[in-house]
Amino acid sequence: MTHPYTTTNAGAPVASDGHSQSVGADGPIVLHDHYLVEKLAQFNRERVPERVVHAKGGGAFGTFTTTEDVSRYTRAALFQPGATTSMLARFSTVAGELGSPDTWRDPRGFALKFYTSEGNYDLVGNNTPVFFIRDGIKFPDFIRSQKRLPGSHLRDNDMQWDFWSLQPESAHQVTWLMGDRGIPASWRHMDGFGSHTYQWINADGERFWVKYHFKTDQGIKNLSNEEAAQLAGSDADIHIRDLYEAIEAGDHPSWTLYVQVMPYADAATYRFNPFDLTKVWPHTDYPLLKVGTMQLNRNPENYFAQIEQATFAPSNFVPGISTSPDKMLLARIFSYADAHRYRVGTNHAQLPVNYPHGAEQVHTYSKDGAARYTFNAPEVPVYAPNSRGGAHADPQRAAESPGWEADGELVRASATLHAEDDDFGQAGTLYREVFDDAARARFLDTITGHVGGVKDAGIRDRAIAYWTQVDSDLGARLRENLAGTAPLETGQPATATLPTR
Ligand code: HDE
Repeated sequence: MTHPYTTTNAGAPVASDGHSQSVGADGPIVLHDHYLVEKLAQFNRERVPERVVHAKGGGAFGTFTTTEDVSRYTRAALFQPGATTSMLARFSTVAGELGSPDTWRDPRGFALKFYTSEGNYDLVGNNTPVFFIRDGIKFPDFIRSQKRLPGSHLRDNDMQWDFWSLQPESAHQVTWLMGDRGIPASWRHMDGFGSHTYQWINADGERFWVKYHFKTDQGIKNLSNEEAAQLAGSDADIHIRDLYEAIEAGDHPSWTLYVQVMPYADAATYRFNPFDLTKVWPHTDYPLLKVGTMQLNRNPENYFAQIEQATFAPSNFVPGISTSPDKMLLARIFSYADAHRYRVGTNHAQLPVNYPHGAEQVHTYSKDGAARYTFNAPEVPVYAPNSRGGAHADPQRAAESPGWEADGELVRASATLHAEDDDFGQAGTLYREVFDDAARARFLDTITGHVGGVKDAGIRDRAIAYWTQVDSDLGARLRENLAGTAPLETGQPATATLPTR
């Protein structure tokens, strides 16, 4: 293979990659050695800010094929029978930084970008069907409690349990987190969820509420605390490696997509608030309907360009799919595109990995901005409305994302409780009815270790009260396990009272 000659970024041939230009072999180097300057200056600018959450991850390209007919629920092109859509998936941990181990106990991001014929559809979920909080205004606080202390820069069990025990709505997700699914053996062996309730709209404008479930076709496999700790030391990138090498070997992982569909009118009287992100819809109420299959079959050629710079946004909807009143989803619809403009740049959507594939040429009046790459022809007007043949909005499209009825005074309040809404019920059901005996034993072992790491007596007592609310027997066992380990600090007085909503 003939090796090409090195050039500068501007394409000019380079005389040496190993010697700076100097006055004589032993003299000073010279400032006008612009290739030396280019190499050092470019090197200083190789990093973009890591994602403030979900920094550590990996992903691959693939295809989604709709194998069933769900057209009575949605008009979205990618979910029509037989449709095949190219896509990108990125998996990640939440709290760890870019260099942190893949095997930390954490939810896993399950971010999907579908390059559909009607524009990009991004479904940005996790490997758990619920989340820690119900209102996005708490998100910065929640994340900071999971990261590092401001002084020591160390992670801290007291901070985590102080927040969780003061936010009992977190109990369902924390039960998922401390259970076996908290440490997947690989991204190939975990399920993915849209988590939120979304809205599907069919060709007749009928609206339905839906929840997405991506069931791994590889089977669920998890790691024990011990295996995860050992791998965190021996191979911190094990999940990146596993996915990359499987696809290289032609072992293409797949997931089967199912949805739960709730008739639009059911939402008002359903026993749980169907838009509460800390709740699931029991499958006995709304069974899983199969939709199709997602397969990952192509590795990124360049991790930085295609994964680090990939920008997934819950605001990227396509006709036939829309948001719901879920306050967390509505907050995310602002936050992600804002994060991308900051982290990758104003024109992040122009990068090849983020640019629509199938959509007919994008017709937008956005222009200029740093690193502008695509642009309209000179005769295309830069304003709307115009009488010069420029793109114009289509009022007919409003029917494709109709929204929902809403009224009332502006308030700051928790959502209205439905008949069976509480903070601990579904967590208790998960612990008692989904976990088997062995899983419950591992769960008690994990929370004993984690709560046992809390130094402050008041926080520890509140954490025990939290688990007692989930299941009284669990709480009693936890208290017994911790009885011998006195907290190191007394901190505020031991107040086991949990806050009410
Ligand atoms: Fe995120 N989240 N999130 N999140 N999230 C981000 O976007 C945010 C939430 C999730 O692989 C950020 O580009 C808010 C729930 C994934 O690139 C940021 C709230 C769920 C990824 C952000 C949430 C997620 C992110 C950080 C509370 C599962 C990685 C950098 C309302 C349903 C996507 C970035 C990728 C990333 C905001 C809660 C999943 C800061 C405000 C709930 C998988 O914009």
